[in-house]
Amino acid sequence: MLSLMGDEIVAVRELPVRKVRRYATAAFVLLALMTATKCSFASSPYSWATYYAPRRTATITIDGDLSEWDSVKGFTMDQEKFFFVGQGMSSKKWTGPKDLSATFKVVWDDQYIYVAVHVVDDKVNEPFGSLVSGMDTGSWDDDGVELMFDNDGSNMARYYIGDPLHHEFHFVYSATHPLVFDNFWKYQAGAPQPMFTLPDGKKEPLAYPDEVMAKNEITQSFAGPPYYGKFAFKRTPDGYNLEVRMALPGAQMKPIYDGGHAIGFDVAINDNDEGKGPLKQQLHWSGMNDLYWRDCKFFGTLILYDSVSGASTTSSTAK
Ligand SMILES: [Ca+2]
Ligand SMILES: [Ca+2]
Ligand SMILES: [Ca+2]
Repeated sequence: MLSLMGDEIVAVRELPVRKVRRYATAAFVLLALMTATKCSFASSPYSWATYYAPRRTATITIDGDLSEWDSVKGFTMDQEKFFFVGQGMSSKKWTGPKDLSATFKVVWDDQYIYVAVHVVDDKVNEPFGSLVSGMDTGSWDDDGVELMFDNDGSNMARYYIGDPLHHEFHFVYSATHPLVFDNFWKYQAGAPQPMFTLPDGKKEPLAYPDEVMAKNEITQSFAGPPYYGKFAFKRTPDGYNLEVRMALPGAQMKPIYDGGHAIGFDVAINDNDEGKGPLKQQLHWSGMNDLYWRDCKFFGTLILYDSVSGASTTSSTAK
């Protein structure tokens, strides 16, 4: 940045004073923008981990049929670089896009964020881990989709059960009784750092010290405050769809250029092909192979925008 400023100064030395001022102002604005970007956006260093969500132009019916999303540009994860590396997982067992890949899309209106995910998965299983009491297995072992939201773009770490602004949601696939979980950790002073034990006995951090895990299923309450949520899965010939609508308390549901702000956002796709045991593999959009389920700074970034042609649809009602 300093060299940029230096170059600007050298380059404008022979220019009239007015142009010098203009260059200096432009350089200052650029510097201010870069600084602001660093402070308020999530921290994935990967260029792909920013999604620009248009205001919706069609009525979205939450039924798992994604035909009304056809005109929305999706982001597809179908390469090795999207696989989470940790907890014994990587792309090592991956046999290709038919084994696991996914495309997600996001739109918004004044009330809600809407997310559509088409998951390609060759073996779609009913949940098992989510239904077991105890912490040895859970929704994190079942076929399904994780959605992370840092509603107010805080970049904060250590969010807990009951926090309406910062989230790790798990949407667990089932043909008959799909499930939703919302955040998995409670603060407990003095609790030892939770560790994940790998098959070879090695341990990896699972959370921070002073934290304990809990299964926080919210399938029934998801439709009520603060989310007013609705979700639906639909089995497809190559996998399944997930369609979700929910409110994001603390988020400005406005275009970025009109008082809006960056929202921390992440998507992970869980794949278990055995119907038992630990997860086989996981796609993870932001690419941050760290404690992304504990720390919003490891999320990607969601930017809301509105096209001029879409402005007339702002008052339409969500279904
Ligand atoms: Ca639909
Ligand atoms: Ca699979
Ligand atoms: Ca599977």
